[in-house]
Amino acid sequence: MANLHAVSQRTLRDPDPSRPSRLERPARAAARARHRIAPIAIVAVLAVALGGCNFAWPTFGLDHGYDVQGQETAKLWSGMFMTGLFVAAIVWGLIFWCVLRYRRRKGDDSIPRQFQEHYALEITYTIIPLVIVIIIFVFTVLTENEVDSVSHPAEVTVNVTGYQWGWIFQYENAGGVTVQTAAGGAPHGRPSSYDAGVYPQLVIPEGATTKIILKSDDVIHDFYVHAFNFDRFAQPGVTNVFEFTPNETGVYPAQCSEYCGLYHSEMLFSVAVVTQTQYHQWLTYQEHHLNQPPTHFALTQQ
Ligand SMILES: [Cu+2]
Repeated sequence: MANLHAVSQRTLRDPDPSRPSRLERPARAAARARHRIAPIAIVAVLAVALGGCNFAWPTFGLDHGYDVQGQETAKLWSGMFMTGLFVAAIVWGLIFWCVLRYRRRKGDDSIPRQFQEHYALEITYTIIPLVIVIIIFVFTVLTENEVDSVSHPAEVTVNVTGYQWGWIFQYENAGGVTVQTAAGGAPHGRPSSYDAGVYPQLVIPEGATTKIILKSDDVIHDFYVHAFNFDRFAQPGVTNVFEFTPNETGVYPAQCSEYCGLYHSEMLFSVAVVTQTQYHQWLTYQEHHLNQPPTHFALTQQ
């Protein structure tokens, strides 16, 4: 300690005339830091831009959602991700600023000023995260209520049953229209693709609410539609009810996303969101051709 003190005293008493004064040093250091930070910032911006990020509506890996409920989920995810990035930018910024600004300089072995117990600072960095968590919690509850709400008037109701290893979509008040995984069970050994003849397709109208009443015949399955940012368990002894209000036409791949046995990977299906006219035409056709394989719409999303 005595040695360090001596060095510190010497540094103060005998300044080297060739070195910048203590007053000049911070300004020079800041200028050097600016020169270093500029290329890093350019690389970061280019990485995001060339990475294909959607600046208009960044969803950070999630689908933007093809139904009202899925879009609410995407908004929540996006908001939380951006909040995380904002906090990370402040934390990383402060870390790098401290590392650069207060790094040990050549020939300067003095001990920096030491601080302890800054109450105002401690209260600030306790309250700010608390406020952020409360805001995220409120938005999560609001979004969850919206996504789980089954109070909209449902134009279409489909009873969905998951079983080892397939799906049955039975349309209510539709003259017995039922779409299901091809007879003979899972297409063992066949290539896994959304083959129209094998995997069932849930056809629902755009701009209308479809209510799904989900059950399982045996073990736990999971009804997952990536395009809707939504999944829900098909659980034995439990009936799960939820709704989709799609607002964009398209045919989207979907699957069971809970490992449920040997041929779980064959529990594929697709969701076709079609116009109201197409939907009614499709339903009428199915009603009159109950014994024929249902007509399929080709996938528009892989
Ligand atoms: Cu499964």
